[in-house]
Amino acid sequence: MSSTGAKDASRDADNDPTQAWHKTVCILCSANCGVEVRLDDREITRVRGNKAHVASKGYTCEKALRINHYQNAKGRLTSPLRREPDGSYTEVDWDTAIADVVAGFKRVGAEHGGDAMMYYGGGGQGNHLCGAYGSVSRRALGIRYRSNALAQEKTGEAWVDGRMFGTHLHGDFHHAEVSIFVGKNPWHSHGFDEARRVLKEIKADEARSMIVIDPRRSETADLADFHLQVQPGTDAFCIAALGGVLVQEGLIDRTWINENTTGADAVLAELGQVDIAGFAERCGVDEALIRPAAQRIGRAESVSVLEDLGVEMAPNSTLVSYLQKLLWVLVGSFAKPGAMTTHSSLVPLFNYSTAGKEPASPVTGSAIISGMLACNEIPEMVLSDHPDRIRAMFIESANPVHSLAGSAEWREVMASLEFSVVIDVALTETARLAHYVLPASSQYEKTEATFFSLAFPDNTFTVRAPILAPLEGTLSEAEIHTRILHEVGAIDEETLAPLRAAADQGRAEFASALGEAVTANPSLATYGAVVLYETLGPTLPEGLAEAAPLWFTAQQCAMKYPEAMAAAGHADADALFDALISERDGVVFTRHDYEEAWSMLSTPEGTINLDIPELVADLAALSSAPTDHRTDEFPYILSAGERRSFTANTIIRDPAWRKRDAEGALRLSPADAASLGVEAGDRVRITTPGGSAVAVAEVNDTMLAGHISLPNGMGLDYAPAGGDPEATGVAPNELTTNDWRDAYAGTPWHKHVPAKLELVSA
Ligand SMILES: Nc1nc2c(c(=O)[nH]1)N[C@H]1C(S)=C(S)[C@@H](COP(=O)(O)OP(=O)(O)OC[C@H]3O[C@@H](n4cnc5c(=O)[nH]c(N)nc54)[C@H](O)[C@@H]3O)O[C@H]1N2
Ligand SMILES: Nc1nc2c(c(=O)[nH]1)N[C@H]1C(S)=C(S)[C@@H](COP(=O)(O)OP(=O)(O)OC[C@H]3O[C@@H](n4cnc5c(=O)[nH]c(N)nc54)[C@H](O)[C@@H]3O)O[C@H]1N2
Ligand code: SF4
Ligand SMILES: [Mo]
Repeated sequence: MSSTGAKDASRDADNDPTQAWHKTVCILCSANCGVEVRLDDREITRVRGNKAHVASKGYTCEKALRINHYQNAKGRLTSPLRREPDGSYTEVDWDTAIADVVAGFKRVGAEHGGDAMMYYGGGGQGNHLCGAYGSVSRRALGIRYRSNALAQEKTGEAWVDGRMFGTHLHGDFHHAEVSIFVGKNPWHSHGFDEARRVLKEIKADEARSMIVIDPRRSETADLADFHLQVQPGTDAFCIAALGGVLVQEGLIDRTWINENTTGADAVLAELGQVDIAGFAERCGVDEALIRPAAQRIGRAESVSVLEDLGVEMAPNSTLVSYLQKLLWVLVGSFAKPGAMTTHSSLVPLFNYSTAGKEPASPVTGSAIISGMLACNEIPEMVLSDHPDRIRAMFIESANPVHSLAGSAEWREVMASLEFSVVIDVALTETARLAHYVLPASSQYEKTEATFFSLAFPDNTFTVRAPILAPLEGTLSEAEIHTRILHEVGAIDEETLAPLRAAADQGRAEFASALGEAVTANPSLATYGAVVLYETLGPTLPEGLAEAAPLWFTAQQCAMKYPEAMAAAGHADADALFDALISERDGVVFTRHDYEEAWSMLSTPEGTINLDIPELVADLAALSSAPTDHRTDEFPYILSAGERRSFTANTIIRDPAWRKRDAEGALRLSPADAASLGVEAGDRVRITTPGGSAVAVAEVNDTMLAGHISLPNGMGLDYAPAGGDPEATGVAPNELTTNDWRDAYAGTPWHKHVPAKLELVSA
């Protein structure tokens, strides 16, 4: 059949009314676009954008079409596994596994206390309900510490947001007159709805502009009006220069600043002294480009900024978060269309009221932000000989051996733990080193949702129902944590039975019975997700019991945003909950007006606070700070873990899902290729202070000389049909180390790893 014939045939199949389309979402990035899929038995055979979805409106990128590689990967776990002393695994039944897991944590807890145990993970790009259930086991087992991937990317920004706004803010790139992307490539990584469509729209509209700060001429930079092509790791200089121009050329909105902010004086004085020409030179961007870019910001009605890993995982990351926020604050771009706004949250990703004020870790002495240990500190917390070191770890929906800095050190961590369990769908690099592995049903086999809801004025949330029955032998996290709670003995039938009976009578009866039960026994609230799953869950439509904790979420939403919830058309919390669990196209849960963005600021003064003395001091010290971390031994800067067309963290393990760049090439500039004698397709050895690996080279003119990059999510073990597991491409964290990190948040400098490059074979 010709290719046109194949396309026509598939279009006919799409229109075949006898075949059903099932609504769900793509789980490969935080955009979670709504999709419709066709099934052939357990295979996802067709995927298309769901035009009725409230947020994505039919939009998808090329990756959504490949979700079957996640759902039907070879080697899905189908039985709990116990590791034997010789390292082999034995399949055990669920009752044995749950009993052993509880006994394992109880043993460590009894001997060393809850301080010796931590929980890591609790969600990925498409699943956060597992985190709600996971917190129940964490509490029931007395596990004191926790962390997840946010503490290796977003904690520095959260620390700054806590100080400046007391909450999270997001931009309105659909309408901003000026959109600024700092170390962020939305073309590939998204981060807001319909990213590519929006980027193309900005490009086509002469009245709107885009500023991209990135050492690489990324796909996004290619569409920008101003590409500030900084030298890697020098963003603080570039953004301070932009802020300096705003202040020194009188482009700031002084009236707005006086009315709406506190503590501006110190930072304005500092920006007033920035040596623009000097800083331009230090970041490698022409002053003649920095000035007009700043002027463009200065005359815009609305400015929205999005930072991401290019700066969050590079030198001065927390300072950069502060400086980029100053850019839009200084021109008063807040709480109007196209501007930055606060937003509602069903479940906030961070606790901004405590961020930066929590007691430090007793083992390493470093910051805990929003309750999370800095990921780069975890190995030290385990491998230290401190009496309070961590000795047991509960890991869920995360693969830290592969995804956190220093894979070799992480293997040591796993080997030295007295007890560990991993809940996953696959025998990951982390799972294969754990004492116990528990197989989860996939994200298409249970009810799931994510809390990446950041939109304003309309904020949306999508609950998805299972489109497939659980793979035999697997359980949803709701069920796993429920069984753990029962095994611990923290809850009993006597407590649950009256709640079940009340739930059968109706929501009002349930609400009052639950209120009474919690008053009588406050620990019930601690186990809220499981209590709801076990009592309200059975009354919900088939397959949706796992959504029960959202009933409580809806109650909180009604308390926090009564007017915005009503404006979105929900009469009360129960109506919102019913909409959430029944609406497959997603739900607008709050509809705000712009005035309300002000009331969601949560600083002590109720205004925007510009005074962060530590960071103002860092700004003052910038002129004597280093701009270049390269050495004679390591003359390149490696960005370890770039988002590309076919990367999706470590969610898809089957390398066959990639249509291009099968091995994940090392990108280098034509100038570097020439000086090393490297041509496209050659093998090159990359050596860093953390390790060494061989990759295939791609000579790429988007790269700056001296800057090289490797893709994220490569080097995952995968066993094609029964064979031995093999890794394709370079696992980026074989090359990274835990000590290379930010001073405030401990976040890794993965985009800025000093490296050496050699031609291995032409
Ligand atoms: N396709 C795809 N999309 C994803 C993911 C995925 O794995 N694949 N993962 C999701 C997740 S978890 C996240 S957190 C986001 C991350 O999304 P992004 O942060 O956008 O992704 P990266 O490609 O890691 O980094 C973005 C840019 O930073 C640039 N960069 C490198 N060094 C520097 C520097 O020193 N300064 C500046 N200014 N820029 C620099 C790189 O050239 C790159 O273009 O993506 C999400 N979306
Ligand atoms: N060097 C370098 N390292 C990086 C990055 C980088 O840019 N460079 N990026 C970092 C970033 S921003 C992030 S967010 C992290 C992400 O890294 P992780 O937090 O480890 O998350 P994922 O890679 O998304 O892996 C999720 C795990 O969940 C499993 N899983 C999938 N579905 C389910 C399910 O339904 N239930 C359960 N229990 N498990 C499931 C998958 O098999 C996988 O093992 O990686 C980080 N690592
Ligand atoms: S990977 Fe693409 S289709 Fe999937 S959620 Fe992200 S943007 Fe949407
Ligand atoms: Mo991430």
